[in-house]
Formats: sequence, structure tokens, C-alpha cells
Amino acid sequence: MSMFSFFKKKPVAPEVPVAPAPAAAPVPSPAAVTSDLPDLPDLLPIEEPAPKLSWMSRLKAGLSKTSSNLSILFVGAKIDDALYEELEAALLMSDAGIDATEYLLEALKQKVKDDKLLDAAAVKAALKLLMIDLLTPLQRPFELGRHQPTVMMIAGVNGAGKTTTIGKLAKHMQSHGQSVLLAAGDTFRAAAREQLMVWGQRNNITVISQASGDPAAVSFDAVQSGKAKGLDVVMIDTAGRLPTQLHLMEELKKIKRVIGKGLDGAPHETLLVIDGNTGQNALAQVKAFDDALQLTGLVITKLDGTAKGGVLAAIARVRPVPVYFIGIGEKIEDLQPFVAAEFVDALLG
Ligand SMILES: Nc1nc2c(ncn2[C@@H]2O[C@H](COP(=O)(O)OP(=O)(O)OP(=O)(O)O)[C@@H](O)[C@H]2O)c(=O)[nH]1
Ligand SMILES: [Mg+2]
Repeated sequence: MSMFSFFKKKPVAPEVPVAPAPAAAPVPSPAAVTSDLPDLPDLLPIEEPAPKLSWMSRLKAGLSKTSSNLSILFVGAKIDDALYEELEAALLMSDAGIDATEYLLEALKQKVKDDKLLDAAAVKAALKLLMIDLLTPLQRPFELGRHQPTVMMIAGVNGAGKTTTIGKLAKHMQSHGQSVLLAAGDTFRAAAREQLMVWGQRNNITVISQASGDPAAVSFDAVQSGKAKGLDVVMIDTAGRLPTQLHLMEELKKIKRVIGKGLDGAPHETLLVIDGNTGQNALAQVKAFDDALQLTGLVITKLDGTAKGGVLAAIARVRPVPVYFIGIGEKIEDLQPFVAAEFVDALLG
């Protein structure tokens, strides 16, 4: 699956190469290196297909705790109350939460009855399909090219992976011919500004930053600058905060309002970055940030660690905000679109 989908009216990633995108210092891509036609890299999705295998195996490794807990239940099992009870416990342990667990169990029992399933492998296959059905509404392509610039605001708790995700996204976008501007909306910590500035220099991406500036003002400047320069994407990083820090949540709302004053309808995307190891608290984060900011999407990071993955089922049931991307590490290819069938494959083996 490609990283982004492009709004049709914009001549970016065309079927037939028309006008080259106004790329700002594009990173060398395999196409640019091997071809005399440096304007064609969009025709070769550079993140595919080579990293795909290792991507799936690493996602599987990241979610192996849940997949082994779930898979072992079905090995030579009889289809009885004991199996359903063990399944309930395993789903709860995976962070699926009570609502999604009950929903999946009931739907599975019904399916077993309707289809007269008799062996454990068939029950497992049925569970897999139910999970895919549950998670598919969260799968949505990230669209670019509908706005000039597309303004994205990125929020999340401390250390969730916001800045790393912005870096990875910016590089993916560059490789698709998009010109990108970043704003260091985390104005409180010098280290946070520097992290983004240094990264921007290394990757030839302009970063707007202000020592001791007001984060809303920095964000406003970035939107103005993106508009004036005719850039494709403006991404606004924000300082980590807990939903319980009410004054900081108010500040986030203010940043969002001020971005809207810089460009009508902006931010077009308001993303919450979640550490995949957060467990059930991730759902509380989605609710709180969504209530404050009306999220358009989620990014789940660190699924390479000890994440259990079931929380996506909870999100799908309780607050179905689309999951645009998932992350399994710090390299550029470690961020990929969320694909429900792939995720369930990793989760259920
Ligand atoms: N293993 C792993 N580590 C990650 C991933 N994404 C980010 N990290 C690491 O998580 C740590 C925090 O990442 P940041 O991007 O700085 O997080 P942040 O949300 O910007 O943090 P604050 O700005 O301090 O709130 C860093 O050490 C990252 O390298 C991931 O997908 N996998
Ligand atoms: Mg940060």
C-alpha cells in the first residue's frame, strides 16, 4: 500500500508524468539516481516492495506476545465454554478492553452457531475475519494535494514519538515530491527546538522556530510562510502534554484556533501520536485529545516494543478515529500506513 493518496486535481504522483511537483531539494531516490529523468521518482514507490517482508516480520515480532497468547488457545482445543473464557482473558490482556472483548466474543459465538463450526482452526479463522471487520473502518489513506498547503497539527503525551513521526513523515512526503515546512511548536524546551532544527538541516527541510516564542504564534508564522511560499505541506509539532494538564490542553486548543486564523479550514489534519505500549490508557488519550481538538487521525508508534496491539479494537469500538500510520522503529521505512488485514495477521498469526 502506498504511503499517501493524492487528491486527483493536483499533478503530483501522476499516472503519466506531467508537470514536475515543486519539490524543495528532493532527497535522492533510487529513481533519481539510476535515471536521467529526476522528475519521475513518484512512479517508483521507494518504500516498496523491499522493506515489506521485514516490515511484516517486525510487526509480528512486536505483537508476538498477543499473537502467541491468542494462538495457543486454539491448538487442539475443543469448542466449549472453557475456550471462550480463555479467549476472553487473552483479549482483555491484549488491551482490547471490555467493550470490544464482549463484542468479539458474542459475534464469534454467533458465527460458530450459524456456520456450525466444529474445529478450532475454523473458529480462529472466524475470529480473524471478525477482527479485520472491526478494524477496517480505522484504515484510511492519508490524502495530500487537496489544500495548498495541507496544514497538519501533531499532538500527544510526552515522549509518544511526535517529533520522530514528523521527521519520518516529512521524508516520505519529500520522496513523493512534496515541499514541506516544519514548525517547532514546542517552544518551551531548547532541546526540543534543536532536535527539530538539526534534523531539518540534515534533511534539507526548513524549520520555523523561535526561542521563547508563543507556540500559537510560531504555528501562525509557519502557516503564513507555507502559504506565501506555495508549499505543499506544513507540519506543526507541539510539546507533549497529559490530558489532565488542563491549561496545556487549553493551549493546544488555542494553537489550533490560531492556525485557523492563518488559513481558513486549517489545520486540515489534527493527528494524535500514541505510544503503542501505553495499554488501555491509549483509549483515554484518544477520547481526551479528540474532545479537545476533534482529531482527524492517529499514529500508533513503537509497535516494535512490548505493545499488545489490542487497544486498536477498543479504539474501533469506542472512539473510531482513523489510524493513518503505525510505527515500528526510528528509520524512515519504519512508518507505514495502517492496513487492518496486515495488523490482524500479525496479531493472530
Ligand atoms: N522503538 C521505537 N522508538 C521510537 C519510535 N518512535 C519514536 N521512538 C523513540 O521514542 C523517543 C521519543 O520520541 P520523540 O519523537 O522525541 O517523542 P515526542 O513525542 O516528540 O516527545 P516530546 O516532544 O518530549 O513530548 C525517542 O527516543 C524516539 O527515538 C518507534 O516507532 N519505535
Ligand atoms: Mg517532541
